[in-house]
Amino acid sequence: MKYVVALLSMLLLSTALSQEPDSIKERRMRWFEDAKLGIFIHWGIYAVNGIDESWSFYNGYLTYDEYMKQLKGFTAAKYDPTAWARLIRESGARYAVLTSKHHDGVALWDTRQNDLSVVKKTPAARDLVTPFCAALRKEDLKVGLYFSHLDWSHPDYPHFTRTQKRYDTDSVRWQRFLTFQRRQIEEVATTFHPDLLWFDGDWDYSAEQWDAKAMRARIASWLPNAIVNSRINGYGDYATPEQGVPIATPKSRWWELCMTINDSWGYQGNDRNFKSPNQIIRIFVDCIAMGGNLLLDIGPKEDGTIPQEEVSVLKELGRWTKKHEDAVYGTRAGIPKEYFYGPTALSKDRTTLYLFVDGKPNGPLLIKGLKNKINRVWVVGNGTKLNPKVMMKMYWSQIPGLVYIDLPDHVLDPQVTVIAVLLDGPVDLFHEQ
Ligand code: H79
Repeated sequence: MKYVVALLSMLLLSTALSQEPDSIKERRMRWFEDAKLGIFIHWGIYAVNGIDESWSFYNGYLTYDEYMKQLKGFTAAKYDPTAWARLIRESGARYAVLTSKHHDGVALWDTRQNDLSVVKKTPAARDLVTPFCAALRKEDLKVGLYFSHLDWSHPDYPHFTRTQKRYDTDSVRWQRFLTFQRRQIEEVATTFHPDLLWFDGDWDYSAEQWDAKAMRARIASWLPNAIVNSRINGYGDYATPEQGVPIATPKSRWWELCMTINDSWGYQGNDRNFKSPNQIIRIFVDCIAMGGNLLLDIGPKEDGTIPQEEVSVLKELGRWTKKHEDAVYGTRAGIPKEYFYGPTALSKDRTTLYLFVDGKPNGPLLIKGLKNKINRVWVVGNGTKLNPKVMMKMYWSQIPGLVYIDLPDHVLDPQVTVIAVLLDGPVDLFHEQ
């Protein structure tokens, strides 16, 4: 009887979600769309040797046993989630996502489904996720948890390394793995109540094999307002381009670029290839201008400290986001490049156009094809008013004039300067017939 009820409610729920009206999803996605910046945190035993998270044994750089020896060195001795949360807040991010379990199968919380956790197998010997969630919430940040569907440590997961497979498709073993995976996701969802579930590692099997639709329905029943990223075989809420900055505005209504701060997701002391604050801010601006989010990744050391280079990047990012908050949070994608040769954004009501200016222009800014009247122009976070000049507006032509805006040197931001253009109504662009 219990099972029949469970089955029926599952059916109802799955229909409920697939029939979720657009307006309800809009509301569910609102904080995410307004947030623009998140911090991704890859923290796990791979920080001990400073090697690729999980992939290092999968790809055969070391054996599984050598990889697992890192368990002995993972201390979390200086883990200070309050300091993490403050730094994340300071960076201007509005949410953060922590790896609750990566492909290596090592859980950062006290999972009841097996013994492979930092609680039972490492000197850290405690649940690291609970204090993380609490610290984020105290800073009014949304809580995201990463979870890998696949688990290269579980004896019932068919793949073990790139070259080794445990079994083909033994349905009993696979079902056993699915039960394990379902229970772990249930633990994560019902213990921590994340605002965002960030899945990964769905690629080996199809939606049917993973039973992804039912899983999505279960998540909706545990956490009706939670957002789920794309990596659940097509049942997610938003797209997740990884590392590649989109060239053109993605088709997906909601999306988030996840990107490393150097070339590694986790801590790798040998990786000195840090992106500069300027590079990161310009990529961030690109995401804003295309209506998406940036999820910028950091990799804490095994003791829980965040490398100094990453701290400085987050602080400079924070200086910039704080100064320019009006042009960041709650904005929407800007106007096409034909009208302004650079990234732009619009306020939610579409009456303020934000122009992002890289470096030092050696002439006035130019906007073409703007039919609105301009009420006011100023430098965001600086306050200096600027005087736009309209030229070449012919009384006999429908084509709006050219808007020139001179930008004095002393108002320039060391990274990206932002100009607000207040229009007489929602932006109205000229289109040739
Ligand atoms: O957690 C970080 C990475 O460890 C994980 N996602 C980020 C957030 C990740 N790294 N690489 N991938 C995911 C890429 C997966 C690559 C794949 Fe393939 C290419 C999956 C399917 C095609 C390689 C080839 C692995 C399986 C087949």
